[in-house]
Amino acid sequence: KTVNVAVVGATGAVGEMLLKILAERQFPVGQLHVLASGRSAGEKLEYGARQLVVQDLATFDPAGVDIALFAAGGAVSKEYAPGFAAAGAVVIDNSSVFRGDDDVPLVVAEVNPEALKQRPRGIIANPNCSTMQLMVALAPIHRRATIERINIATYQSVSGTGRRALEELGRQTAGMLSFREVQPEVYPVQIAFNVIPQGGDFLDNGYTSEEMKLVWETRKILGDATIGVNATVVRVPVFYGHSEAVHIETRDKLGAAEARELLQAAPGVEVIDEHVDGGYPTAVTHASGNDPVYVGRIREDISHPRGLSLWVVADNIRKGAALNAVQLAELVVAERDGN
Ligand code: A2P
Ligand code: 11C
Repeated sequence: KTVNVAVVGATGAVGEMLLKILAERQFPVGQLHVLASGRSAGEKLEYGARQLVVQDLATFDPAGVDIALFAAGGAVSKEYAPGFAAAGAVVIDNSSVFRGDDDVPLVVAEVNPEALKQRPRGIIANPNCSTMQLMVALAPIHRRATIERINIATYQSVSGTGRRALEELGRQTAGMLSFREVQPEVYPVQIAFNVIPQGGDFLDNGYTSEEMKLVWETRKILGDATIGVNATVVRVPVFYGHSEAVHIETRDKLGAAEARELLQAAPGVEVIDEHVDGGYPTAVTHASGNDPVYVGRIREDISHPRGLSLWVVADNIRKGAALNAVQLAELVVAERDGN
């Protein structure tokens, strides 16, 4: 049995990857609607051998859509996702607008797949990319040793901001190499050859919205409101792949060797942890274009008796967004088919 799918924001960085991953994983796609704003209506997109014409979301009738994958930003999800759900579609939403709602499950396929069965509004939220990879790596450790506190600094690539940011990094890099003045447009300051300690917008407590997503989403996904999370989100001039320096404190002592073994057996994780030059994963050499969450630099924290440090890298557009969304769609289909 096939599934009628709508991809909302199909011309964007995540939307394009959604189409690629649906095809790669041979999702049982029946009808496939690719939707975006009126600006790109009429454009053509490829899906395997099919040629698809982008339709304007504003005038699209969602009747008959089984699964709607939303990747067009929060404002679009807020306005249109409830209408798709009311028309009978299961909405899998990439934006942050529904993630905090008690009646919307927030699901990482490898971590809390059972949560998506309870979706009274017909909406399932896909976590933020930096939380996503963190959860795949930390959930097995939390189950074994109970994480009490997480200290994290992220090194997030520009693709997380979307297509315009990818273009900005390219343009500024070319400009700098030709000794031209560059103007920031998408980011508040120059991103090429720089590191920016801001992701999202500033909040009253001095943290940014991207940092607080790591706090709230971690607690909801792990089902533990007591976990302390202290995050610094940093944007780096990398095109694809988010990296994270993660420091955790556990209630029960967990040694580095035991953590390594645990992670080697964890779904969705690949451990690369050799104590030699280059014996660790990076965004460019490992994560970009690949599915796993890569973990390396696993070591006991010399400043804390129950502390562990690790380095976590993943493709933010694949596992951090599109891949997890398609995995959730697969779970919805398995549920429908009684598997
Ligand atoms: P469009 O190409 O028509 O602007 P990214 O995150 O890479 O910037 O992509 C954002 C995606 O969301 C694009 O596909 C974009 O379509 C889509 N989008 C933005 N605003 C709207 C809107 N008002 N209605 C439908 N799609 C939208
Ligand atoms: C980034 N994580 O890298 C963001 C992008 O809440 O889904 C995705 C924002 C979100 O900037």
